[in-house]
Amino acid sequence: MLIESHKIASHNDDLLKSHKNKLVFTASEIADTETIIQKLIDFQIAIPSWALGTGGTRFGRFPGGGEPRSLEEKIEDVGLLHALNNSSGAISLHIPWDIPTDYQAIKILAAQHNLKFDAVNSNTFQDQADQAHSYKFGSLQNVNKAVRKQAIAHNIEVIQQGIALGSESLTVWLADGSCFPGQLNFRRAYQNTLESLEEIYAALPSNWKMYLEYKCAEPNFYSTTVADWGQSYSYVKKLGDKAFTLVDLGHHLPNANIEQIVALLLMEEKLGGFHFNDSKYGDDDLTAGALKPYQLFLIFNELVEGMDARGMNHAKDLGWMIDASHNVKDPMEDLLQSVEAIMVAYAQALSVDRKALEIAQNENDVVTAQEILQNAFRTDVRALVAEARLRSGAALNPVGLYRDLAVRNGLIKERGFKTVATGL
Ligand code: LRH
Ligand code: MN
Ligand code: MN
Repeated sequence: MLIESHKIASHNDDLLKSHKNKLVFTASEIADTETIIQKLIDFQIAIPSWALGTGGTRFGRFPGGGEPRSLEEKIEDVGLLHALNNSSGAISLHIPWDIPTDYQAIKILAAQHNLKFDAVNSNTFQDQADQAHSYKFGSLQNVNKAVRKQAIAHNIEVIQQGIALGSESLTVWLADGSCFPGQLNFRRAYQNTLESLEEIYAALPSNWKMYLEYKCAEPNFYSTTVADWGQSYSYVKKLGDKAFTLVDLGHHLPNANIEQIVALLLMEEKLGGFHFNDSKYGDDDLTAGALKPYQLFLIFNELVEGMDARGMNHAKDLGWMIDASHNVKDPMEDLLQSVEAIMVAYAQALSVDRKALEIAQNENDVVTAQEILQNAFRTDVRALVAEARLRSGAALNPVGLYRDLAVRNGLIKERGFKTVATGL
């Protein structure tokens, strides 16, 4: 299924007048909207291949039909999202949930949809049918060297597959940890993990980055071997210049100050990128900005401040990815909502009056500092995000057009109703 550009154009024509009115009003509220719009046009967020189907929960899964049955169909789905918003120009693969076979053909297909390959993810948290050793008691931390070797070999294989596709980063998330006190010698688990990571790191091409993602708990509920940003930092610091910490917004203990973590990792030159999502309880993998939009804005506020201070390129110097799972929504609609929420938070952060904020901070004027941030957060910037889409040939209202064109029904017709995508 393809979304022809004339359909986007006629959708935009219908909405143009009301959009332009909103844009004029927004421009009267915010300084230098042109610079913001250009930055929004440049900003791209990678879509996780594993979030294109309904994930469900461990209690059940309710597929909605038309899910992608292959890597090719996942690329086509991300192509549809990108046609609608022109902000989802990359796909992040998870191996072996995705099994690239004909690399050339996959690369051509992705290029036809204007898509790049973002970070490739390894998977040593599940056993695969053909594997010799089990990861039941961990992978890179395992007390058994043969298990560690197998997990290292898998990561190196994932790097090779990423190279063949043109990816430039590897994300390692480890479920390793323990369920009960006494199960694990923490120090030995750390040292085994470090040694294993060093072997994987040694296989990285010079232009690659390695992201080490942390998570406070689950599936192990007593200890996790890379449990928080400090632990990830301690590994990546030892590994070298190509290793960075990855922040998944759902992986913190309740009420953690994620924006402060982000600011410090950035300052230490060890922030690699993000898995955006939102959560109320734990690793809920809900739509970005669905519950804590102010937190998302505060994170972007630190990112813009910190990246500008270091002269970094907002669009290119960090890995921007979504990590989500869907139980009740059409995954495609959910991903469009997530991208929109991320863009809104970014635009709001770009609109913050940095000079005024710095003055207020230096004068310990707490009220003014808070006003500056809250004003930016409470100003409606959706017209700027929509204008960025309009200028790049995408839809003014992506979810609206997705529904008007009955994309899901089209996918069901093509692929059938009983389809199950690989992934979470
Ligand atoms: C772990 C995680 C990690 C995995 C993905 C499927 O909770 O966030 O990024 O690779 O989920
Ligand atoms: Mn994640
Ligand atoms: Mn997660």
